[in-house]
Amino acid sequence: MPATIKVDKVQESLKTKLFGKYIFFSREVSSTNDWAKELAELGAPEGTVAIAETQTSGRGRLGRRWHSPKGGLWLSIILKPNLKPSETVKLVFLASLAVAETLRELCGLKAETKWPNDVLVDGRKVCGILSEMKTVGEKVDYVVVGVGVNVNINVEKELPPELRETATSLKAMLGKEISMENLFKGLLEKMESLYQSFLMEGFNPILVKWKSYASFLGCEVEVLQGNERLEGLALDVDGDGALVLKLKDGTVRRVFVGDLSVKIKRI
Ligand code: BT5
Repeated sequence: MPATIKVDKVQESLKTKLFGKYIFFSREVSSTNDWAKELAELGAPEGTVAIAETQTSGRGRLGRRWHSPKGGLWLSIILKPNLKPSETVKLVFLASLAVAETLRELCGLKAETKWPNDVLVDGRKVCGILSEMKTVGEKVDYVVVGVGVNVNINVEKELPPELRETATSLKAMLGKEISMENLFKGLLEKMESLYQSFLMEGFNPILVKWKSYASFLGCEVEVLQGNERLEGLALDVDGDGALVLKLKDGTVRRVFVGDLSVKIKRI
């Protein structure tokens, strides 16, 4: 059976200096994040990518399951930025911005960013990001940024019933399959260029662009944080990646983790 992602083809045409210089491909792994961590422990350099056709234990945040059938882009990239552990959240914004821009430029889709780690098309999740890191003392040793994009996936047949209302794929949105190689290449190039800009100019330009694709800002939203439920107006996302919420009683709260859903769209 031919592999669904022709990595050689991508590497030949890739216009990056660092990202994807080393690409490890497998038909099936437990999780590309775990694989990338193993590679990082073995000394793999910054920009090394682990990519798989399917994941048997794809993970979301808080140990949640990430469904990873064949036809998706499931990859993780090793980064070694000079950041404090609390700042690595910025790489999640960088990665979701890279996905949103790639989908806009390559597929012509109105992809949107959603706090804290999603990319949506037509209000449904097409991509999730999972960043994990290893620290040594107060310093970041490496960060693994995992990106999952539902590409050529039949949502009805290949994702579980409970996700049919909330998830989508590029194939479902475009009505046709798209080249995994083009998407993989486009995404690595976009991620590298945003990463370079992040290292040189800081987080603000990334955040400004990310916010320009975030349609939940200015909406009434609900944020679930474990057992706590917060409702309010999504005012902003600040330079620390925190969601700034104006609660019903008028107080303003910065929220660092949670799951956001939009209750009332702005008019
Ligand atoms: C995420 O977590 O969205 C992070 C997903 C990261 C996946 C990538 S794939 C490559 C790398 N290797 C890994 O093992 N992971 C990364 P979170 O925000 O916690 O969302 C998880 C929730 O999304 C689940 O509880 C489901 O409700 C939903 N979900 C699961 N699979 C999905 C899919 N394929 N498409 C859309 N939604 C999905």
